[in-house]
Amino acid sequence: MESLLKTVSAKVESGERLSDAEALELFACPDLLAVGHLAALANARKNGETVYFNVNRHVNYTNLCVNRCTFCAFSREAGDAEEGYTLALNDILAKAAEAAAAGATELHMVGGLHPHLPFDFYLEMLAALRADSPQLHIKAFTAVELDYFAGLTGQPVTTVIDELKEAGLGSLPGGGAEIFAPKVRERICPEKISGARWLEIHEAVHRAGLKSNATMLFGHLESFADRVDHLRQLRELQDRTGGFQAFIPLAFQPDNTRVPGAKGVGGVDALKTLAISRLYLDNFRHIKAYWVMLGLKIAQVALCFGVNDLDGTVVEEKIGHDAGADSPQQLSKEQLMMLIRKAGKVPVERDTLYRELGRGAA
Ligand code: V47
Ligand code: SF4
Repeated sequence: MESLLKTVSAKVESGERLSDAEALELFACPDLLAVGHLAALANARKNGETVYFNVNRHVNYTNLCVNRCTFCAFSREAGDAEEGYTLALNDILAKAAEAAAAGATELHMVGGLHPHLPFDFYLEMLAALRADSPQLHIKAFTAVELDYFAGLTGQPVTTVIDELKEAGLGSLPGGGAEIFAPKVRERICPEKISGARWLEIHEAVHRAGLKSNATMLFGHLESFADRVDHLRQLRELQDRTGGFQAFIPLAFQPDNTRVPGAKGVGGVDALKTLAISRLYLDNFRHIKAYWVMLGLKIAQVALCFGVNDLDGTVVEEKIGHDAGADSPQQLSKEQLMMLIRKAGKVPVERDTLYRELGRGAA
């Protein structure tokens, strides 16, 4: 174990890439603090003491979904009159206007694969948002939704991307990646697009000139080798396009889900996974601790384990909370800055594309 840590330390020092075998060995390494220390060094070389956050709002336009992923407590079947919902365009615009008035710079919009809404609904939604709240960057639609829109319209996904971009789409969030390993995917999201298709769509998004994020859902049925395989495929795509901004490991929340035997993620596993992600993904600038799924305390400690982004104010979160996340629904800008400062770091508000909007006092 000592020789592994020495090798990784030398590689961090020289900027050399970690191998898959080394990443896998790190998952088995019991010395969490040593792994975290190395990740913190790797992060300091890229980002210094800066920790980014943004002022944003999530809007989930519908929870109706034709897929029934077993890890998802958010979605409802078509025809669920009691718990299914679809927001009207006016409600979406009102939420956006409220967010803009509160100083938000980003709308994060994703939803289920709605059984009936036409593709035009999404184009109209983007155009109306752009007209109403032009100051908001719209980060919307997972690769899973883009594939669904391509199916709905009979068009190639590249055309779908061009039309969404033309209507006002600013970038793509990282959801829907889950874990790429087909054997696990079969059990947690059998109807979802494959990992290969997810990667192909993000590559097309990057080629269209838009940035995106990448996620990994962990802590369910996957092995450590599956996690390393997932990271490897992301690193390879990033080598080709450079279009990913942040990597976001999503800690699985088990309540109200149908994943047999899954218990959720402990703090040690969460911190180690974030740290190894920082060490392995040398071509990603940002590693994000999504506080909604991690809880505030682990997300804050993660800032000493290689993480340099805390995500945003969020305001209205459904996906994690429907699955039992015990974090708050929203944080104020001041709370985010305080969390960062109390970890000994420098809070910096950013926009979606990581342009700095302000350093300094809250
Ligand atoms: O795609 C669903 C995941 C994702 C559960 O790009 C679950 O900036 C944990 O992708 N437990 C949506 N996770 C969230 C997401 C995201 C969040 C914040 C920022 C960004 C970004 C992206 O949530 C889904 C799925 O992978 N998810 N159910 C669950 N029970
Ligand atoms: Fe539908 Fe997405 Fe939930 Fe899967 S994770 S059931 S695709 S909303």
